[in-house]
Amino acid sequence: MQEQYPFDVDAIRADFPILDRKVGGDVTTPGEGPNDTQDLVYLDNAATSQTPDQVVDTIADYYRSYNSNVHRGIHQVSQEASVAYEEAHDCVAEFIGAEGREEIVFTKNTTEAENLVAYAWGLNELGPEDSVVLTEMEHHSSLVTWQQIGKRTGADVRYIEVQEDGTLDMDHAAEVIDETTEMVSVVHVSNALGTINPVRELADMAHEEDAYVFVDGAQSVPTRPVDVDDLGADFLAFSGHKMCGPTGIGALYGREEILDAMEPYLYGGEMIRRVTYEDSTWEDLPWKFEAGTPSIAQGVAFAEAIDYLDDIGMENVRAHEDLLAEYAYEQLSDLGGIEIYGPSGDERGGLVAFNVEGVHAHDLSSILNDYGIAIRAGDHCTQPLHDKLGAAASARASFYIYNTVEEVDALVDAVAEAKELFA
Ligand code: C6P
Repeated sequence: MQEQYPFDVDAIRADFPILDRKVGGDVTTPGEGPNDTQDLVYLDNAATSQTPDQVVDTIADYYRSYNSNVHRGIHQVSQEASVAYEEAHDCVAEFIGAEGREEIVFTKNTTEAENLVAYAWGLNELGPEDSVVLTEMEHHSSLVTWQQIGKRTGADVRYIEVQEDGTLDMDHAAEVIDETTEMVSVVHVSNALGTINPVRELADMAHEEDAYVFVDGAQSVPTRPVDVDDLGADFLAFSGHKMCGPTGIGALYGREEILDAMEPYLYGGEMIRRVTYEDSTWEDLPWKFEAGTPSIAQGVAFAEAIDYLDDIGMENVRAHEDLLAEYAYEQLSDLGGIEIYGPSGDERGGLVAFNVEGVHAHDLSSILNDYGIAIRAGDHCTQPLHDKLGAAASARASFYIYNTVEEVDALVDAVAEAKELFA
C-alpha cells in the first residue's frame, strides 16, 4: 500500500513510538492495562496529534542542556534559551508567510489567541453600533468568546448560515457583512463538518467594509499549506498540539500595525519597557503580548514540530489527509445507514464526522475503543451546530500523517460490527 502515499508513511510511523503500543479498552494507569492486546489505531488527531521523537528530544534537550528564563539573564544559559525561544517565533512566522517575529505572539493555544484579540481589541473597539460576524460552524473558542464580548460591548453578533451540505451560504454572508461590521471571525477548516471555508472570499467582503478578519486555523494550519497573505487574514490562530508539537503552546498571528495599535492583554513582567509608580510603557512586539515567563520548552519544541512538518512538505500532508478522508467517506457511505456530516470532495479536510442510525455516538466510540480504535464522540465544542444538525453528538475520525488505509479499514470494519450489534 506504501506506493499510494505521497511520502514514506512507514518511516514517519517509526518516529512515533506511541503508535506501537497496545490498548485494551480499559481505563488504567498508562501502560498497565491488563487487556492491552489490540494495536492502537489513533484517529483522534483533530483533538490532539501525536508527538514525534524529534520533538520529545527537543524538550528533553532543553531541560537537560539550557533550561533558563528568557530575556532576563545576562548569563550564557539564559542567552541560549532566549535565542532559541525567539528563533522559534521566526520559524512560525516563516511557516505561515508572516513578515517576521513581530507578528507572532506565542499563546497557550488557539483559545487563548481568540481571547487575546477579543479582549485586547474587541472590548476596546466595539460598541452597540457595531457588529461581529461569525459562522454557524465556529468552535466554542470563537463563538462563546465573541458572544460574551458582544454582551459586554453591545455589539451585534451575527452568524453566516450553514447550508444542508455543510458549506456556508455565501449570499447570506454578503447580507450580514455590512458597514456596521468590525470583525469577521471564521473557522478555516471546521472541526465538526470538515468543511474548508472560502476564507479569501469572506476576507474580501470584510475588507470591503473595513472590517478585520480573524481566521481560526486550528484545523487548517496542521493539515495544509496556509499563507496569511493568500488568505487575506488580519489574524490567524492555531495550536501546537494539533501539529506534532507539545500542549501548552499556540500562536496568534496579527498584522504588525494592528498588533502595534492594540492594548496589551495581560500585564506584568516581560511585557513592559519602563515602569514607574504612576505609569508603564510596553515592550516591542511580540513581547508586549507575552507577559510573565512563557512556555519556553514548548515554544522551542513547537519550532521543531514545524521543521518536522516542513520536511514532509505541507502539500504532501494535505494530499495524505485528502486520500484518507476520501477513502473513509466512501467506505462509511457504502456501509449504509450512516449519516455523514459536511461536504464531500474538494471542500472537505481530513476528518469525517458521522452517526450510525440507532447507535449513540458515545456507544459507538466505546465499542471502537474495545477494538483499540480511538475516535472522538461528542459535540466537538460546536453545540449550536449540533443543535442545527439535530444531533446531540457525533462520532468523528480524524487523520494525520502517520495514519494508513489499513487503519481506515479497521475503523470501517468496527463500525460495521457495531451496526450489527445494535441492529
Ligand atoms: N478542537 C477538537 O477535538 P485549543 O483547545 O485551544 O487548542 O483549540 C481550540 C479549537 C479552536 N478551533 C477549532 C476549529 C478547533 O478544532 C479547536 C479544538 C478540538 O475538535 C478540541 S474541542
